[in-house]
Amino acid sequence: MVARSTSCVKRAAGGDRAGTVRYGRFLSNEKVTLPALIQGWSEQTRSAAGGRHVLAIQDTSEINFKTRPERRRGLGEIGKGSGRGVLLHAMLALDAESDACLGLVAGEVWTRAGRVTVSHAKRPLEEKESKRWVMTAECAKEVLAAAASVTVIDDREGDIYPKWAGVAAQNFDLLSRVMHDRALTDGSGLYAAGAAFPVVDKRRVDLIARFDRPARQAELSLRFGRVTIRRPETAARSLPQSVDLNLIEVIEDKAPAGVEPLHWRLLTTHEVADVASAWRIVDWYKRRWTIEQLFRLIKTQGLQLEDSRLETADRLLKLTAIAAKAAVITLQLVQAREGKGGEPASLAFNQKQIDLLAALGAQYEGRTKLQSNPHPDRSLAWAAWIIARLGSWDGYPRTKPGPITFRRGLEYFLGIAQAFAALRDV
Ligand SMILES: [Mn+2]
Repeated sequence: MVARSTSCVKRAAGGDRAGTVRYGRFLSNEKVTLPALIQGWSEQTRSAAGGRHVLAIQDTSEINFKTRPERRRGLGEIGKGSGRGVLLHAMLALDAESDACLGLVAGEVWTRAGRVTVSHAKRPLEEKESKRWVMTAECAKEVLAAAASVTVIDDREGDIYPKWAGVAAQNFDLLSRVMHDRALTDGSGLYAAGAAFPVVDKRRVDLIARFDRPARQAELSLRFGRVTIRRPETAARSLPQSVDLNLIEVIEDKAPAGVEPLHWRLLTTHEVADVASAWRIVDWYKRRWTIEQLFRLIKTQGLQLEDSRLETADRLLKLTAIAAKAAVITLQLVQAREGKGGEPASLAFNQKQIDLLAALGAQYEGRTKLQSNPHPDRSLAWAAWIIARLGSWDGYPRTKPGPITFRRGLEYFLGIAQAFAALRDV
């Protein structure tokens, strides 16, 4: 049965015309709704978060789709009107200690012709798109309720007063880079306050390579202190008049020629008791990078989403939601491939999928010892090994499967899993 379904789905997923049509039909099916797909993002994350300190990293990415003036495909503008496409706001959960990727938490997918959906329809929607930073963090309280503690991490876009004033709770902290030179209650400004704090430590820090800059070591000066920010004129009167926060500032004193020196002002609701805890918080902020990797996987490296030929906005929104989930699993499999984390397969797959993995994995056992799955049964590394084989990796340890191989194996596997689910429903 496995073999028969396998070859059947393989043909369908092989890129031929029939496969494309079938995938399109799946996306246009009324039972496959965008809110349901987004709800499915956190299926494994809830239990995976149990007992951990979770870094809940959120960010927005614009996904460009090709359009022509006579064929907009129902898509609104993105960027500064430079193109048309879909906006994806996603929150990703990482284990603060081990760095393990625990899955997606919540988010939104929309196009600017009017917002199409939100992950939790309970709350009244405001016109402002910036509301998503607050709403997604609020969703995290429920999805990550089993975590020991949560730190929500945002880049500068997430520096909004309603978030500082209303979202933090017991064991639920906020960490964000500063966007505005805010007014403080003592009449001074945030930037001036930071500049007045004494430098208390210097440290050489590894900065990882980014698309726009190579990896380098930077010597950073550290200063921190307490600030009380005043409610801005533009904020709602119902919000508290001020909020106490901690400001941590790291500055690269001497950057290499032609490189913009690093300068981060970080605001947090975490207590910053000493130098060690300040550096720890800087380190948590550095992990924000993981969500950029996720967006990159969705857009270029893995899924080639931006080239999709699917015709309508409705389908493209659904496709984006599916691609986000698939990219997170890819990220988890890349992390797990060496077997160091010791995470279970249930971090990325549900029980039926794990049973199916075991059945599919059996075909690769017992040929040669070198090509047998070396990882503990039903661990995430074990699953990664099988998915990589399905993605046509040869199983020899001298080559490590990469994101493209995992993506290929995963698309194939999820296709089979879908076919199985359909067969059960008949
Ligand atoms: Mn951003």
